[in-house]
Amino acid sequence: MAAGHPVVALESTIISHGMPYPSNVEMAVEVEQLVRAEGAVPATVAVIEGRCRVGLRPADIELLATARGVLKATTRDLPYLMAARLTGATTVAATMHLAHLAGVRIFATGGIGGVHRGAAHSFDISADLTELARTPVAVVSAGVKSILDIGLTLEHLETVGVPVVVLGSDEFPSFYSRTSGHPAPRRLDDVAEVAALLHATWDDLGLTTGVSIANPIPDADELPADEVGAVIDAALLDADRAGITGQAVTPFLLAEVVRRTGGRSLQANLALVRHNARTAARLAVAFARMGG
Ligand code: PSU
Ligand code: MN
Repeated sequence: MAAGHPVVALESTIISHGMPYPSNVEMAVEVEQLVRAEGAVPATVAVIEGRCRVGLRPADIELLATARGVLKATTRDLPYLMAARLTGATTVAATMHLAHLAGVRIFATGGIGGVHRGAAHSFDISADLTELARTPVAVVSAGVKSILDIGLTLEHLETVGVPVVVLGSDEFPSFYSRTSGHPAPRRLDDVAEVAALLHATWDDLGLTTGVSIANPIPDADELPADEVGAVIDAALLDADRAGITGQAVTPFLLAEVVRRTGGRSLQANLALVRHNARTAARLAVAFARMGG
């Protein structure tokens, strides 16, 4: 940061609660290398024994990937982890908050949280959306999985004033698939344009929100939307029957989708995370070139 190098933040709940071992640790290490290869510096974020870290050592990543008792931490959990000196993996929300404290503006992940299906009754709306509304960090994701209500998630982001752009597509992507049935709120075609949008958002207009950049999964890695849809419907029924609620919902559904696709969803997940890391690194370089 001091030398003016472009930095890309990476989250850690995807390591501890988003993917099975050993794919999780391989992914975390590879993604850092991909960011470096594009000329940026990776900073994976977590809380290690009560200390907030923006940038981890390999041993920390291994710990998050293997240890039992690593807590899934959203922003409101950070004070507890610090006070009790515990180790926690940060969600998109908590990663945004810590990245911002360290001055990092660009962040890559797989998928962001959102408004859950049935939220009218459950009130289950991810704190990722709250953080996007108040923290000026750009989040590169592959959109949101259809374990969520994609339409309501986009409505919510509009209400709280978060710019949403899709890179190179007229449709908002649904994580495993380039399509979702929902049009892109806005479309831009390259990272230089996105960097210009970030400068306009924060420097010219003084907005204090995050920015959601949806980067559709590459064609070759996409899973058929109808097949994924059936798997997700079955996983949602299982979650309901098992009485899963709160922070456990998203990790439960992610694991069920991997199990029910025989691991094919994991391959797609790995491919889109790599793609997002490369794109975020190029964006960080373009953003720094425009005066950071
Ligand atoms: N969606 C995914 N993969 C993930 C997550 C979401 O496709 O790993 C993780 C991210 O860390 C995200 C969190 O911030 O789940 C959201 O959890 P919740 O729905 O409890 O807010
Ligand atoms: Mn939730």
